[in-house]
Amino acid sequence: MRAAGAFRQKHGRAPAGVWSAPGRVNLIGEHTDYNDGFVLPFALPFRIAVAASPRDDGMLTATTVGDDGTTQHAGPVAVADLRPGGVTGWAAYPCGVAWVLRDHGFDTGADLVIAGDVPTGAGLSSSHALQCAVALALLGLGSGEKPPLAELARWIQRSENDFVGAPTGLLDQTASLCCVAAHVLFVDVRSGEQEQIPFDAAAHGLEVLAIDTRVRHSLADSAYGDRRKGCERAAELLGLASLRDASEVSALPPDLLPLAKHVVSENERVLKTVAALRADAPGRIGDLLTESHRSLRDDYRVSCEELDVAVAAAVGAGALGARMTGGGFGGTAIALVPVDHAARVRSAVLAAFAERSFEPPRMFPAVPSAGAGRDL
Ligand code: GAF
Repeated sequence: MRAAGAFRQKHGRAPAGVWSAPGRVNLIGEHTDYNDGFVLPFALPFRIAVAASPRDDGMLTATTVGDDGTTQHAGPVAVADLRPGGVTGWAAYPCGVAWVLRDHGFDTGADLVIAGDVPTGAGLSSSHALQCAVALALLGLGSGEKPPLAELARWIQRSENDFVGAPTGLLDQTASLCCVAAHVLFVDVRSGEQEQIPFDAAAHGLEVLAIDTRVRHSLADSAYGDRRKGCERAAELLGLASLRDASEVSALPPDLLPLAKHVVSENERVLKTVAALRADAPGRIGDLLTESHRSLRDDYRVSCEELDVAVAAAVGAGALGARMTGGGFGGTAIALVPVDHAARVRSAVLAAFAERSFEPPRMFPAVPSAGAGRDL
């Protein structure tokens, strides 16, 4: 309860409540969300917690506590005055959530203290965990009927797109809010339909090993937005609402063709993965993961050397399959590893990084964990 302790220290009283939300990995279905396609994430045991109390003057303050105990403070700022572009840096994330909630009639001034253990910039959705925890805190402090979680995910997406200025899709907010422990969450982004699919790798002698390359990325960088614009242009040229509806894409110009190829093939891979998991056969998804990585590397071009090295080393040492997860350009890879080979896979990845003088990666088993909620 680091957030609650830090709140007491900062404000001299206990918080009214503590809410938290997890980071995620996406098992498969990358760069498909903003193409109206399919995704298959699960929540991580790492969480961002927000200790909060309401204020009656309509002002918002936010304090973040870093791993080393150092704090950064923002506000007080009047919730009524929040405007896109008016707040920059990390404070744009909590303020953007207050802004979007205000638009939906939840006009809560509050003191927020934020602490957590989701690694930042690792492609594990730390910023979305923060936004989701802040949203639940502000809704929890206020009165009025709360939106369903899937709807709340759309509101948070709007705050990120319009207030923070990062053109992201719906994957991460949905994962953080809607995932449940021991399951992967299959989402059809277009229809909004969700299915919780049991995923117990350990029962099959497997683990999902996460490999954080420590190469940091930002979703506000132009490369992510460029891919998104490319997909929209490709759909437009094909006369479709989105690439979700595409099948025959060969008429596209050479710069757009590989993007569309990735999206079409990735959606197919998600459906095949879902079929294997519904049949309780996670051991069958290895090749799909590795094909996904190849497609992201060669067609979508969002990988980087460290991710490619992690994937190749893991597969070379006995992983059934491996791929980058999240937006790419750095961040984390996942590998589906027989538990008996886990030590060998870890050593092989470490050795491959050392050989190239890359910073040693951080590795941990990714276990499907609980979604966002109230802790206190
Ligand atoms: C990032 C984005 F935030 C998601 O919306 C999604 O597009 C993902 O990259 C790629 O699948 O995490």
